[in-house]
Amino acid sequence: MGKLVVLTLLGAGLALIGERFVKLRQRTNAFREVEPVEPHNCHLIEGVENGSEDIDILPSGLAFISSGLKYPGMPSFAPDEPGQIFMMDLNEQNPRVQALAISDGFDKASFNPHGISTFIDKDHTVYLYVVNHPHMESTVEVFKFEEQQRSLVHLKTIEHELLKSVNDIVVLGPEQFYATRDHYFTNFLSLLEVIMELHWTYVLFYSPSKVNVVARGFISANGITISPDKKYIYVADVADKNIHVMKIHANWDLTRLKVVQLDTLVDNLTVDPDTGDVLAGCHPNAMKLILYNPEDPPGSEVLRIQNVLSEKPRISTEYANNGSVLQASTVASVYKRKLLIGTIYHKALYCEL
Ligand SMILES: *[C@@H]1O[C@H](CO)[C@@H](O)[C@H](O)[C@H]1NC(C)=O
Ligand SMILES: *[C@@H]1O[C@H](CO)[C@@H](O)[C@H](O)[C@H]1NC(C)=O
Ligand SMILES: *[C@@H]1O[C@H](CO)[C@@H](O)[C@H](O)[C@H]1NC(C)=O
Ligand SMILES: [Ca+2]
Ligand SMILES: [Ca+2]
Repeated sequence: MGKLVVLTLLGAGLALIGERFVKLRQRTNAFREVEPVEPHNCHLIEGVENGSEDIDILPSGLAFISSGLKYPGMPSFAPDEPGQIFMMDLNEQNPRVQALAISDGFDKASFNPHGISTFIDKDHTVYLYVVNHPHMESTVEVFKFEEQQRSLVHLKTIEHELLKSVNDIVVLGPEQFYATRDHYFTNFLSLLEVIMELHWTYVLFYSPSKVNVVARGFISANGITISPDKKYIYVADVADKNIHVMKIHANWDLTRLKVVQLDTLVDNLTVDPDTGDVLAGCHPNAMKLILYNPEDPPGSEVLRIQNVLSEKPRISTEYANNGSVLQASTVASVYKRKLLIGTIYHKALYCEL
């Protein structure tokens, strides 16, 4: 009798593992191949080779690019080099990148930049907020941008017990931001969250006087951005392959209005300032992303979502590549029909639309 129970439990256990494994293959789009879509005028950006995880463009056309992310479970082509912030002026005929100098007094050796967000104060000062993972911790670094010197002056490091496993932020005001947490566990158990589809990650509101969770129920909350009218927040759940549209209340709480389901793993989100369309940097096949094989590399995909607030948002493919040109896209940002596409650990692409 005892043996029968053990065998039954073993069988049930194996069935569960098998079911979870099949689910994980589906969830990561392990079988998906990419059909190429490319605007006419695209070229790789010289000088960006080791990632361009996040991109934020100022209304003036100056683009900030976060580069050199080292992230648990992801390959890095430059594991021993600190991360950098690049700048590109999209008003130039042939824009080139330039690494921004960072002021002394900041630990540049452990700089590991992830999501970024810019904020322009009433006096026109530009601040760059950077999610940083020094020694795999999570902090938010506040820099002042000096346009003449092309440099970043470090002002402050923000840390908080709820600011763990931070992926991206969107700045709302001086020292006020929403941040996404992409994992609940900070150790090997984080793999379990995706396998078991635990919806345990969240969006956090941070201000010096108040810090609280404003939205829950994501398997892995990733990119976050705000609508041009500042009324809505868009949050990408990379593991659930969807985008959550949320309304912002006066007290900064969020209410979920809708979820736009996609067949790709959405990483970062930006908004086209001219149209209000949401641009999503996506991973078509996450298995290839994690089990990196240079012979069969992960591809890239950028989706444009028009009328995201309407009943039937229109979804089109702005760019898609099987990895022969661009691998592991995370973000796409547009300025006056110029498109920049960033990646976790690979290059960056510039296109004219
Ligand atoms: C990328 O990383 C490699 C290896 O560390 C390094 O040799 C190269 O200079 C880096 N390239 C850039 C553009 O940072
Ligand atoms: C883009 O996605 C990557 C990978 O998850 C993340 O590290 C980065 O912060 C994201 N960038 C933006 C612009 O949200
Ligand atoms: C990717 O596409 C290119 C051209 O479309 C093709 O030559 C190449 O074999 C493809 N690579 C893979 C890994 O499928
Ligand atoms: Ca961002
Ligand atoms: Ca992200």
